[in-house]
Amino acid sequence: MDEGSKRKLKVTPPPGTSAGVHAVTNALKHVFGKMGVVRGTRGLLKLNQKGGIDCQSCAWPDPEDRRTINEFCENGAKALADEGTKKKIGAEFFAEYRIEQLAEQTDFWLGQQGRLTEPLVLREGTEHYEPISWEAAFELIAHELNSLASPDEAIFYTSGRTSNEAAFLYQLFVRQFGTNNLPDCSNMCHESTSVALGESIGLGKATIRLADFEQTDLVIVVGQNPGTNSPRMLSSLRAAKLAGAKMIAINPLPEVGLMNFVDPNPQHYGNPFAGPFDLLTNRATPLADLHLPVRIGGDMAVLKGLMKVLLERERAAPGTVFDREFIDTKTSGYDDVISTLDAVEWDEIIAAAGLTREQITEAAEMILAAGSFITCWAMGVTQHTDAVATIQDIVNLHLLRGAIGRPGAGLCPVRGHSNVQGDRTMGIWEKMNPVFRENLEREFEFKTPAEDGLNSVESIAAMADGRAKVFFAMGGNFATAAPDTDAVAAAMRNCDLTVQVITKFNRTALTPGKTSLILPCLGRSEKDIQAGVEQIVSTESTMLNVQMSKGIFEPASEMLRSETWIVCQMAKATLGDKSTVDWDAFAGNYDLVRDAISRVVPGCENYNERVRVPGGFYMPNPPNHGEFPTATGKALFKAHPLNKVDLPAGKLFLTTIRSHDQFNTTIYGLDDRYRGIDGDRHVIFMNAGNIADLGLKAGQRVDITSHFEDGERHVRGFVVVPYKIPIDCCAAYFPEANPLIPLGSVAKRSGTPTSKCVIVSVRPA
Ligand SMILES: Nc1nc2c(c(=O)[nH]1)N[C@H]1C(S)=C(S)[C@@H](COP(=O)(O)OP(=O)(O)OC[C@H]3O[C@@H](n4cnc5c(=O)[nH]c(N)nc54)[C@H](O)[C@@H]3O)O[C@H]1N2
Ligand SMILES: Nc1nc2c(c(=O)[nH]1)N[C@H]1C(S)=C(S)[C@@H](COP(=O)(O)OP(=O)(O)OC[C@H]3O[C@@H](n4cnc5c(=O)[nH]c(N)nc54)[C@H](O)[C@@H]3O)O[C@H]1N2
Ligand SMILES: [Mo]
Repeated sequence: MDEGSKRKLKVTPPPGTSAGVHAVTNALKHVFGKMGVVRGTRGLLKLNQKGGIDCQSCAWPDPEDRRTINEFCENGAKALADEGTKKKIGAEFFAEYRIEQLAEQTDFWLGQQGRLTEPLVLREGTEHYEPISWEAAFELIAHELNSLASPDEAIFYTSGRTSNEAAFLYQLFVRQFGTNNLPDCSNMCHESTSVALGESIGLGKATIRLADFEQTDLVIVVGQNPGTNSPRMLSSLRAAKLAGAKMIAINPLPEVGLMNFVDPNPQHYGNPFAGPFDLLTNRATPLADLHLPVRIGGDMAVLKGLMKVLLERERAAPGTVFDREFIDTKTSGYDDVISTLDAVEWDEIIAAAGLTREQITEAAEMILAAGSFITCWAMGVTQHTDAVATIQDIVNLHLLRGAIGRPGAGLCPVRGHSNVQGDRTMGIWEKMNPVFRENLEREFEFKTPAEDGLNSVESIAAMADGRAKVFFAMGGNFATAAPDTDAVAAAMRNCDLTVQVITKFNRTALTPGKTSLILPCLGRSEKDIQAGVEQIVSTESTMLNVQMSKGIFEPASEMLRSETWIVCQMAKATLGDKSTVDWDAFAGNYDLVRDAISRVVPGCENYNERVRVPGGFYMPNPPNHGEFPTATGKALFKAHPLNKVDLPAGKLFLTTIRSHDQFNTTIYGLDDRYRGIDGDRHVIFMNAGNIADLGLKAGQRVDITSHFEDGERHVRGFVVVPYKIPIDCCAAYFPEANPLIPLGSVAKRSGTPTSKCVIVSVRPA
């Protein structure tokens, strides 16, 4: 039953272009294969349409006006197919397999089994999940929660697919229960962005809108692989290029999606009647004009180098490079940043960046030639020890040029999960925004817990040492997504109760507490009917656009319930008369939830009305028009010294990356087409020089050991693949490499695991 024994790795040179006809055929293969042609086509035609289904894959926004009938990408189609699959698993499946047998399977196999169809429980001392009624499940949860010595002994995790409505009620329940223990996937994702931007510009989100791409002179993409992880962004990059913009890619890997792009949506070429296969005639658009193959963790050095060149030019011709008026009227802290630039030497920059001074100067010349520029970034920047400081250097670079809050200029952190940003806006956070707190207390007449709660990494430590006894997850696959896989599994096994609200079976259900519950929920593409009325939900994109989403398919099983309903039932069972909330009313009519949101969440006034306008509305974004809601009303230059991560002799920097055939821990297939890898995910991409130095050979199996102050961690039997990656750098896939990531290695001030920079050694298996 394990496809692992049949694993056959096939390595081919990466292709020259991304998307194109393969993207279309692959999308259709997944959708038609899993959903059937009729249902599949219906689903695709509703994806990202106004009033349709908000795509479950990434958080990239939809065009405001020119939406075509193919407003989806290959990986969005795979996400739809994964949720809409006709395959199902229920009582018989779990009666057949013991949990140890299931634990031996790969994540790919687990995901292939299909949708969960009924609530399940794994009771203490038993080996099989078995059916349980919804009522009994809620009683069990209520009993465990109410038996705790303190509400802080429970942890309530959230992944990023949960709708605004469910997220709002979930955090309300958790805070009425009495804790702020609301870790979420953001803690492992863009938390560094939220901290950095919150401090520097007063808002932890993007400052631009989609249309800015057509008005910019330059796009810089740092530590992001849009061709795989936000493929519709390639259409924006293409539009920018066709309008004359230049592009710089800063990435240790020459990701194909950053280099050339064939738009798989022929309607973007102005022919509204074109079908997908007209694509054969479409030509590739070259994207990056300059690729800087930065050393892993060298981004801060690159940014300092870029600013140093600008400073030299400004000093040579004062007033011609920096936007003096902007700096004087809109910012503070300029002098401190200039001092840090003077303090850092070129030798240090070159060593840390792994680039030449000429390469950095060439990029700086492109910034000098650009009247406006946009910087985009993702996990290659956020998951490092100095991620917050690095992002603040991105802001510093923009502030020097006044390149924020005007057309074609600004910051574009690209968020991952389709509603991770909305969940945070709705209050999913282990901390509380003071205005949100005051509004929530007033609306629901209760006192919120005063203390901050635990983030994702702190939650693992609390479960490990017994401070936390119940782990509840609204979506996600915590045990596999978190760092230090073995440590997190042990921590979860230490709990009295673990609960997951999920659509698909996953490994977290295989690292159960003494008792474990699986509560199967509706996916976003499915109809959500409450009290006889079809409900809508809403989400927020990475560019602050809030839209409605409405499912169209019959649910995979009549036993499935919506996340919103599940939260309300759990709250009723747990809080009983103690709650000031009418949970039944909320569960029966999501308009009432939105009415409450409109009174609690600043910027969501008239929520019901505005979310129903085709295309939705935008959350307030003061930096978008040059206003900075910081304490002083100014954007802050933030000065940080350059900290180079030292590499001990004989060791390598390891980064962990996503393949083209996965969504986080959901593995769609084994084909990482854009990197020429097929059939096996246990590979390590290495520089040919390091392979030779270590006496290894291409195709050889190796063991990888990570080194951290608290000891060593290992994974075994990975295949060496020579790749164009800087010397002393290597890469492996997330989540297969997660056992290597030390729990204690987190970004300063954001607590994000340093999944993009692990010090490792490699030796023959
Ligand atoms: N299809 C699909 N879509 C997704 C996801 C998915 O798994 N599949 N995941 C979603 C989620 S939750 C997120 S957060 C996003 C993630 O989207 P990305 O951030 O694009 O995803 P990653 O694969 O983690 O890779 C980041 C890129 O950073 C580069 N990199 C690694 N280390 C460094 C470094 O030190 N410096 C620099 N400059 N670059 C580096 C890698 O080579 C890679 O190209 O995508 C979202 N969308
Ligand atoms: N080494 C390494 N580790 C990483 C990263 C990395 O780059 N490298 N990236 C980190 C990042 S950016 C993130 S965001 C996290 C992701 O962490 P998570 O969000 O916890 O993980 P996912 O794999 O996205 O969760 C997938 C599960 O969600 C459930 N699901 C799918 N749709 C729905 C739905 O509509 N509702 C509900 N309730 N459940 C649903 C399915 O059962 C599926 O098994 O991982 C982090 N971990
Ligand atoms: Mo993410």
